[in-house]
Parts: sequence; structure tokens; C-alpha cells
Amino acid sequence: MKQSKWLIAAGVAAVISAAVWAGMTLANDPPGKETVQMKEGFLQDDFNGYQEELWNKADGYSNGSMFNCTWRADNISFTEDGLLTLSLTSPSAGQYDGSEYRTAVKYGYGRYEVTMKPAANPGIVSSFFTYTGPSEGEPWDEIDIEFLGKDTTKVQFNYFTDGAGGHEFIYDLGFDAAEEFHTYAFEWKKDSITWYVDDQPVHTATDNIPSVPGRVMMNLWNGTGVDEWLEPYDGQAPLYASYDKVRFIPE
Ligand SMILES: [Ca+2]
Repeated sequence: MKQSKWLIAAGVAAVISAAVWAGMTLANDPPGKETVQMKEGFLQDDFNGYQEELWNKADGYSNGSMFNCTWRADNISFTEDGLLTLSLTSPSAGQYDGSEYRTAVKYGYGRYEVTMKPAANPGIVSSFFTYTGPSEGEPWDEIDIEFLGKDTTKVQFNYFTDGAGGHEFIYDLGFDAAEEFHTYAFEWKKDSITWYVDDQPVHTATDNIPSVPGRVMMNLWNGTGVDEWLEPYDGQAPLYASYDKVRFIPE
């Protein structure tokens, strides 16, 4: 079901992209100008609203495992000043209500950037990552920027290659990411991944690098059974993660 929806969305995106892209430049658009960009392989969204041709909202299901929430499309919203807000709220039924936003199409090697402000609270994660996996009939390849709400003065980088993880790296930011917007990025190449904080390279991995294009994704969720990693979630809600813009520039 989802697969066919995604294929349709990809087709629509491909048709729209030629028209949207024509005559536009990628970088440094002045305020007020349309800042959604689509061209084969490129992505730019300043989050001035929901661009249905670019993104899907997860809705009405849970990832299970360590995710102790149900994704709710209603928990994805936009502010008048151009911020995407992901919310974690009290349960409307059963589990807490989380939020996950993902691109309609997949992207491969290149530079992924996000300007964001994570939520701060024990037991939760705010994220920006690329993902594909068995749910799409592909190997599990993933590259992560994850803020553990228990301590937002640090960020965790990680990646999975055909399901093999264990590459967690905690970087001490020197500031509290939940206090103000900063830009985080990673450059994914065939033989390396380098993560950036405010344009400064801070970590590089070269071992068993993933190779399968994935969707660009963001989510806000609370964990279960992973208290050693996230600390217990105390039920504090609502919580919000804010995203100002994202960009992908292919290699
Ligand atoms: Ca924005």
C-alpha cells in the first residue's frame, strides 16, 4: 500500500520538478521568494508550508521496537515564520503521539543539511537522517544526526550499512542545541561520511559506508526499553522540535 503511494508520489514529483525548477537558483534565495526547490537529485525546502509533492507525513502507525509512540500527521505543522514543527503529545489512543516527516523520493551521495532546534527532555529523540530498509524491499542503510533529549549540549552521529550499526559517536557541541538554531550536515561519499556543525567538520567515518539511496527523514519520538541510551521518558508533553530548512546537494 505505502509502496504504491510512494511510487505515485515519485512520479508526480518528477513531473512537477521540471516546471518548478525552471529559472530558479539553488542557494541564497532572498526572504519571501519561493524557496522550495526540486530538480532531479536536489532538495531544498525552507518550510514555509507543506509541500505535498516533496514530503509525506507518517500517520496512524508505530515503528514498534524502541519507538513508544504512534506517528500522527496532525503533529506536523508549520509556523507563519517558516518553521516546521514536529510534536510529541499525550496519547490520543494507546501510545504517545509522535511525528515523522519524510521525502517522497530518495537521495544518494552528496551533502545533507538541516537548520534545527531539538526538543529537550529525558527519554526522547529529535532527528535528521537518511533511511531505506526492508520495509522498502532494500537493505537497511541509514545515516543519522540524533539529539538525545536528555542532554542537548551533545549530538549523536551514527550510520547503518545493510543493518550493521555500532558506529555511534557523541559530539560535544559546546552549546545547547535546544536553545537556538544551528546548522548540522553530513557529506555522504562512496568511502566516507563527514558530519558538520555550523559548517565545521567534526567527525569522519570511513568503515563500511552505506551505499543505497534513502529518504530524507526527521522525527520526534519517545523510547521504550532503551533507558540506558535515552533515560526514561517521564511523560512530559507536549514537546516540540523545530526545523527551519533542509537542503540536499548531490555529489
Ligand atoms: Ca524556514
